[in-house]
Amino acid sequence: MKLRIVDTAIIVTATAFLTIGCSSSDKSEEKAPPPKKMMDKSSDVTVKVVKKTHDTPHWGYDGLFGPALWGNLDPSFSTCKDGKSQSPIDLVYKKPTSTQKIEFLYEEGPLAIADTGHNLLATGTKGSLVSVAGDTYNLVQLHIHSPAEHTLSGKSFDAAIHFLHKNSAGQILMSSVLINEGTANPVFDQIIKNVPTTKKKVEKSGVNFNPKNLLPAIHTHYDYVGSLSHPPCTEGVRWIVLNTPITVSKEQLAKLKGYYQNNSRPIQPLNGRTVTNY
Ligand code: B30
Ligand code: ZN
Repeated sequence: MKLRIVDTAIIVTATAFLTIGCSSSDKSEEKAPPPKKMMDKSSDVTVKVVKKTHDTPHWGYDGLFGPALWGNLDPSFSTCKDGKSQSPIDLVYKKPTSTQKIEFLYEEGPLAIADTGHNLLATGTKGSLVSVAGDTYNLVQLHIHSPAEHTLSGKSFDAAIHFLHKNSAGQILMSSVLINEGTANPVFDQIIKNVPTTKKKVEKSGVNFNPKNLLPAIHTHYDYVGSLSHPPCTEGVRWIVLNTPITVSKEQLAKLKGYYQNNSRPIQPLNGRTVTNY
């Protein structure tokens, strides 16, 4: 009995004598679909193949793995090309005709950071929430893109912070704070100075921070329904983009770009969606 497992994303457990020839360079066998469960009666061998949960398909921001091709990289990414309400979009200002109360109730807490492989991410501090017109969402994480993804009437910004919130029903509210070059931001410094060297692992930095200090003073905003701005590009995400940018220094921006030169998805079609200014 001969068995060769070639996909490095597969965990194999064997309950009997079995030689596993594991060769990731053996491309000739990579096209064969991995067996789910296989019983070989003659040698009484059970092979259980489990896909590692963290092994999402490879994607990036340029070339063959870039935004234009995300939808073709994996069936689970199909919304990236077939979706009709994708993010980011260009936001065109219209004078507000009504107001919407938005309150960021962010708390100070331990700063835990990861370099996810496509952005720098800090976990939400305990008890932090946003309340929009009476609906409450918990802060889950925040991460940084450069350049910013949303544009304002065609104008792009140096970077943006995305704050991911979820309510008790699991609905996502993303808020975005645009960043311009200018005066340094101390909290931004805490983040970029504490990025762990191990990729993909959230690590405690030993310092406390308050995400509140990454918000502008004025909370007028755009409100529309879009998507996650990278694979799997899931739709039904409520986006609140604050009109007022914050600033970070030239040096801080350079440090950020040292990690990610460009992790920004291009503008997506509006497809008749309504964007409301508040
Ligand atoms: S964004 O704010 O629209 N840029 C995800 C979260 C926020 C955005 C995009 C995607 C997301 O949850 N993606 C899937 C899970 N991710 C973890 C993550 O937080 O960022 C795992 C991954 O890709 O492999 Cu990215
Ligand atoms: Zn984002």
